[in-house]
Amino acid sequence: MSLILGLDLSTQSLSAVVLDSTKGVIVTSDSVNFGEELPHYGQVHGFDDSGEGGEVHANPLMWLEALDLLLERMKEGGCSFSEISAVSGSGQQHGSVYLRKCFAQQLARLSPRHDLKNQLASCLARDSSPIWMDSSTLAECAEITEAVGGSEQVCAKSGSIAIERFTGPQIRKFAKNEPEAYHQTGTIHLVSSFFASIMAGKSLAIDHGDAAGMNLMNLSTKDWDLELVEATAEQLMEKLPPCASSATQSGPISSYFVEKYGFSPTCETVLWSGDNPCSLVGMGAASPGKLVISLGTSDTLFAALPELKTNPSAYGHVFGNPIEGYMSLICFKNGSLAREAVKEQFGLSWSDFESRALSRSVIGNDGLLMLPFYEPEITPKLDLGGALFSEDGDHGAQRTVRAVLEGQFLNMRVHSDWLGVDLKEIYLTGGASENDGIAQVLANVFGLPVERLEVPGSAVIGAALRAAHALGENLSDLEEKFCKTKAGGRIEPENAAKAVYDRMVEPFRLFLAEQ
Ligand code: XUL
Repeated sequence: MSLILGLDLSTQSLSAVVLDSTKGVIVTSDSVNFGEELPHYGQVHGFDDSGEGGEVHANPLMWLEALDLLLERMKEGGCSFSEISAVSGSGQQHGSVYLRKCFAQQLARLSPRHDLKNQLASCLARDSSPIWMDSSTLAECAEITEAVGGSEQVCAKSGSIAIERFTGPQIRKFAKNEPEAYHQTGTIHLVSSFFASIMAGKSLAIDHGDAAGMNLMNLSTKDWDLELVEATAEQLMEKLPPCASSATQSGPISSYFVEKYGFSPTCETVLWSGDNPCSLVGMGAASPGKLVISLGTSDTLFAALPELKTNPSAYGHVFGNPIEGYMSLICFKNGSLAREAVKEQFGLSWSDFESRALSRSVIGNDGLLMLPFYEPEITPKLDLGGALFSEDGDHGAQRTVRAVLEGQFLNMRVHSDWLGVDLKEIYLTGGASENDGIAQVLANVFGLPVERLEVPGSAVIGAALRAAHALGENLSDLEEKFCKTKAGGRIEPENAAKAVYDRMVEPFRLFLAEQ
């Protein structure tokens, strides 16, 4: 097999990676940062959050300009696009692009003498795209929920209760507020399916992984749910592309890329998926048994599910696993935010956080519990106006550092037990994952070994691995080559500590329930 291209359109940048799947090496990678390299859009972090009521939109023309810029730069840098045999991608989830009826026609006749942005601008029925950070659709979520008969129904069908950032509620808001523009919309694409369509030169399907983040797809049938679609907006069915398996080969790459950048006309395109489904693959966790925990601004937890299972409480989502079956995703808003608040409170460096505070405290903190919700939390939905301890008083740096970590990981444990997955190990990623002390607390709370991975950018690598897999390469071989665990990075759980945390789970659950 020759080279594989993976792309990732995320919130702040568009990244590319070229893999040699036979040799197991990353040949090249590059990235365009929207704020820094395309400042004329005025979207410093890749979005505009100046809208009212929690509206957060991005400019789809900025994304298109980034694609031309990235490929042009890689071509100038000597990238052998002609040797690439397959391409797929990953997109920030939930974001939507509204296209006029001319979209497919225009894609089919793209000229390499002009850029994507100028040729596709006239196809936009809405000049901005609501993205995953948008929380402006509370009313629409309530309307959809009522029409379908309650949150439990919405969740049982779509894998999540109606969620503000999900595409269905966003579509409803657009149809209500801008009916004229909605009627001029021929097709509504997700970020992922929009870009997949551009690569293939034709309007494509939405893959099962990302379609599950819309509150529109029925997880059991893996097709649009008539009731949800009707509850969302009039004439929506005719504007939705079909749903399809994430591994669908979608034909040779558009002649635009062949003529402009030197891709081979036989380079095969594969449907794109959402960034979290792609990360699941990029972390080597597409088969059940591994729990991926990413410690970032927000913490996220995801895992392949052996069978379809939904959770009607107000947290947790089920998406399609792009390899097979389903995956869960749970977001915890207070991630680094909370860890940093404690670090700042006591004026600690990250190394002090571990060596002078964490390692000098007692496992289980003598029963002291903390609900580490410095910001309003989404899992569970709680706004406590700050962190809350189970005992009054000043707890000092050592106990507070331990309390924030134990509180975060106990909270993850009690909110992920519904997954019902027989877990063998945790794959830890994100900024704080390098810290051995933090990893040890996590291993002990879950009673599972923790591994750290060498994968730089699991979404973009996952996109490339998906393309190789869709073309027939063996997934285990690909994981062995590209999802290597760090040598010496494994942390084993300590039995005595695990027993302490097993005893703390119920008091923690109770403390939460009292709020
Ligand atoms: C998941 C979500 C985010 C975005 C980030 O539901 O909203 O993780 O996918 O790109």
